[in-house]
Amino acid sequence: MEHEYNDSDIQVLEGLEAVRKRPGMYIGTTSERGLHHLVWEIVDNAVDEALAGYCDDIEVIIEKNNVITVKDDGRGIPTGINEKTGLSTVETIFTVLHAGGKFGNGGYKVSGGLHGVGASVVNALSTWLEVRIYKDGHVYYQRFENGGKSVEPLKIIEECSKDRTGTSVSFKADPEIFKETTVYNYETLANRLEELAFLNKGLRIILKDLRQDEKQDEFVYNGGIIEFVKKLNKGKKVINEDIVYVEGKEDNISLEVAFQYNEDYNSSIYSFTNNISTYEGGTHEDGVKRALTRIINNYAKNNKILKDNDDALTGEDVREGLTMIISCKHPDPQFEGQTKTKLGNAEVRKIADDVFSNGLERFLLENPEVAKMILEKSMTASRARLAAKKARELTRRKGDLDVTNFYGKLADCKSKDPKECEIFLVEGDSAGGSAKVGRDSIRQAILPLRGKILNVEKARLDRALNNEEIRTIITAFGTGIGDEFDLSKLRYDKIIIMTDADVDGSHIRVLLLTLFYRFFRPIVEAGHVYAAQPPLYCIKHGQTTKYVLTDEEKEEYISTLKPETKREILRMKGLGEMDADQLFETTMDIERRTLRQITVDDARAADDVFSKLMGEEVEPRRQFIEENATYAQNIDA
Ligand code: 28F
Repeated sequence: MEHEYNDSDIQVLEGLEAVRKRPGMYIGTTSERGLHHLVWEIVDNAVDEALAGYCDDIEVIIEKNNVITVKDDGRGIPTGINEKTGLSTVETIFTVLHAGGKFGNGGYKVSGGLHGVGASVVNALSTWLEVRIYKDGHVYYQRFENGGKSVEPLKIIEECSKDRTGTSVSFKADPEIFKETTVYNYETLANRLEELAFLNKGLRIILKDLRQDEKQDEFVYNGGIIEFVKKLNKGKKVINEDIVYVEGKEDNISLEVAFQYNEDYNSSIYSFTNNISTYEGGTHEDGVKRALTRIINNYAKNNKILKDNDDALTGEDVREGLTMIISCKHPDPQFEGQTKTKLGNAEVRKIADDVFSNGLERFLLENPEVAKMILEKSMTASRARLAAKKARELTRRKGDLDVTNFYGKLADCKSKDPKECEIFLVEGDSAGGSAKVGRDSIRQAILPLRGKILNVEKARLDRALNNEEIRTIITAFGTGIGDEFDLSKLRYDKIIIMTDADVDGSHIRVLLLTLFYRFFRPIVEAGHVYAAQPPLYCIKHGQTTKYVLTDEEKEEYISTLKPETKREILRMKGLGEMDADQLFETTMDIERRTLRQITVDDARAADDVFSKLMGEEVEPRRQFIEENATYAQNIDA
């Protein structure tokens, strides 16, 4: 019998239709990132149940053909009828936009996710979704299809043990919406689920992959963010053995901070609000940073470490080597910024300052020997910063001396319009020479890099500035560096790393990414950094020469050739073996080349690789090499 639609049905269908028409408005993009947001939306509902104190275990399963199942052992979604919509609460939560505990019924929930757009968005963007609720010895079940249409109302399908409670949701992302991919990335899920376990101490989260080789991880951290800091500092030499933990609550706003200093020069501060990563920072981070600078300076003065006429320590000085996690739980967070990942609530700044400064003051008084080491590190950082100021002069374009030696290296482009210019950082003089000859000299600048640049993972700015290659790069970019950095002065729209696909090439690329991550992060964040993709194979048949980038492309292309045509397949060994024209047409020509845009995650991963490889402890290095050594052997095959 045809289902007659009443007005709430119409409203429901219009709501879900709106999501399918403009999914980007609800989940950001329909790329791989958006696909994974579907999981976060459902997982966050389960985490909300844990935050409310009713759920201890969450299980996430990647089933065959990339169906996702999320299970929790919470109370189970209420199975009654929602008086407003006349539908079951379950159907309301999964078919009415912004339904569910996050926006309704008074008592606030600190809930994370994509700002709680709700499970209904997941339903709208799935070919099917099933929900099971375990309660009162019954298993309640409802299935939705084709973007969230209910197949039939919620009903009991079987019995379960009396004391079992919880909610289970399974869904299949709609390939009509997620055209790029509907394949989940295990690492992406594991990293975020581990982060959620760190942020919700004691919550156990299991991830299972049933697709090909069975794989699973279990994350539970009774030490919460203390264990998060411990993991971030794994393999690094630390200054204070014990991780400092501070927590406090004011007006329903809670703040937790955990930190530890290591011997590095960069700082790793990650802040969260209601489990959402506030990547752009915000008032919680500002308050804590402000307190840290003030308290360290007070301590330095009171203990005569800073003389009266000494410059005060800057925020940068006191944060050198700092690994810190800040987690704020707020009933009504206001997210701002480019990607809505900056906490805007003004009242939090003072609360964060109060809570953290009390905790830090107490810690310094109770641990004078650690306080002394932290202060010494800040003082050294301050001296290096002042030295860097002087060294930085060298990167400014003035005086003809460094201009000639500078130009000896950089073959600049004729155009001066940053929007159309690009600079290739090329490995080796021979490839550099070919690039200079083959390039489009109006818009393409070439900077050949002799061998390896300095590894800045273990270097402060002053030491990085002593390296000529790095100074040349800084001058070429035009942005300045450190606290003088100005992105608007960047002289190129694209910075293209062009290295061989071999171990040396990868090493140089990782060194450059570490440099960019450490000292030019805004350039990476703005998406200006790319990696050129030189061809892996040259396939000659008849009069045709085809270059391909990957083994898959090679197989694909060969399968299109007539079997009788004679063919020659060359494994390209590196940039240096191509002449100027080949290099240009395969790797540089804007019409024919392929570039891979570098994201901050790529750069952070490079930085992380270095801290493992260059770190003090053997364990992380051994583990990393073991995991990656096969790669190195293969590519020379
Ligand atoms: C696998 C995903 O979605 N778990 C959820 C609950 C529990 C309650 C709830 C959810 C109350 C009226 C809005 C139960 N008993 N896991 C999940 N567990 N939603 S979602 O309530 C929904 C709100 O409508 C719940 C008492 N209070 C709340």
